Amino acid sequence: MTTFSTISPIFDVDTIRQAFPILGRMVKDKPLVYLDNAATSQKPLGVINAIHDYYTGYNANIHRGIHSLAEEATAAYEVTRHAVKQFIGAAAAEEIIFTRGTTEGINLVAYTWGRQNINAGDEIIISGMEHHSNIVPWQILCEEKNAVLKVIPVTEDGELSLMAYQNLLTDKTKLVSIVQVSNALGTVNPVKEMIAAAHHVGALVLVDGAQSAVHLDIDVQDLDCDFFAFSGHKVYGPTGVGVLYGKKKILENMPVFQGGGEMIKEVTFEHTTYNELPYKYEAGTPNIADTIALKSALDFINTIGKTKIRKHEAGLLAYATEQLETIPGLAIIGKAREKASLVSFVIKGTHPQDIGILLDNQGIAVRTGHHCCQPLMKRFEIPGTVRASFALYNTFEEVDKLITGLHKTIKMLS
Ligand code: 7TS
Repeated sequence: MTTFSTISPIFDVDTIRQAFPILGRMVKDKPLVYLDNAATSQKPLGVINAIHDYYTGYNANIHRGIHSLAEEATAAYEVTRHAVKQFIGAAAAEEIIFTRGTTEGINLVAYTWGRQNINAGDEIIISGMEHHSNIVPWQILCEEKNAVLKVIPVTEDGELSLMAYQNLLTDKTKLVSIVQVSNALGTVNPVKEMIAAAHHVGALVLVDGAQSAVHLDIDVQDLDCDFFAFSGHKVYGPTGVGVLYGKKKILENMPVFQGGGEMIKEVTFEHTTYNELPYKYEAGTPNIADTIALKSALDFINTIGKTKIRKHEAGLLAYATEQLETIPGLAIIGKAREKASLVSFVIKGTHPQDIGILLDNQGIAVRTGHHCCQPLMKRFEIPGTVRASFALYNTFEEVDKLITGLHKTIKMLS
């Protein structure tokens, strides 16, 4: 089988792989082939060391202490906020709120802005390819407020029907909440255009950037989105830390989310006044170590550069797609014109889970199932897919291993 790695090296993948110790391990006596990056990416040494350095060097609670350790920890935590601001092109650091991840970011907006602004008869638009994290919070809100949840249909190719979207937008639309890159199909949605259309009817827009932040250049000011949520663990950072961006004016006028330490200005038994942005939304001791380490993940991406990363990943996707299409009975789910680096497929006469188990026996990690997109699976009338998702450290040889592994698997299942 042809391998492209020696033909078009975009960057030195071997050197990059050395930064990820886990990639050297064996699974079932085979070298690990990790193709489940859309679920969570592996972590470079810089991230692992940052967590170690914090706990061994300056572990302290932040924003409260006047001792040296507390000052060092606070400074490092706030440095990450500035790094995130740069990473997504926000206008100000106060617009960056640390959360546990994308799910918490979306829920924060639903429980605060949503409860304040959504009333009976109002409409919220999502799309047919949303992750459950961008469906359920709005469903809960709509049930509570007697509001209406509308869904942009997905075409057979796995794109959003923009004509249908235009028709759904009315003066009743108060919010559009859409995914930028689908975790199940890989589709890159034209969110900038969709945001402009939503603003035209006076609606706000939340962009679910869980899958896009690691692959695409993000500029929230250029997109003009009102909210943008992503997770640290999908951008080579730690689990348990994420980001919610919101436009300052909107965040300032929103009610508070959780009550407790750090989010207050003054508390009496009669009345509490709240802290300024972004602390107003960061109640309690946050995930200090992992937030600090998130900066190392962003540095890692920036050092290589998203343009190079995207080129490499696009090469992997094109090669994988081409090779998968040669497998008899295999159908790719999601053939959008613009896709990020993942491919979902089904194979006639097999169940995705069986394929996943047999690939794992060969050291190959893929995701199988509905990918937390049950309505999307229903749309395609399938129980789930096998999903191979690529990161900057994946190689063309690993794609070859996937293809060989699939051939073996199909033989075993037939
Ligand atoms: N939105 C999208 C588009 C996602 O892909 C995910 C996680 C989430 C939201 C939720 O992110 P979290 O970090 O808060 O959990 N997606 C996946 C996946 O595809 N496989 O495992 C998790």
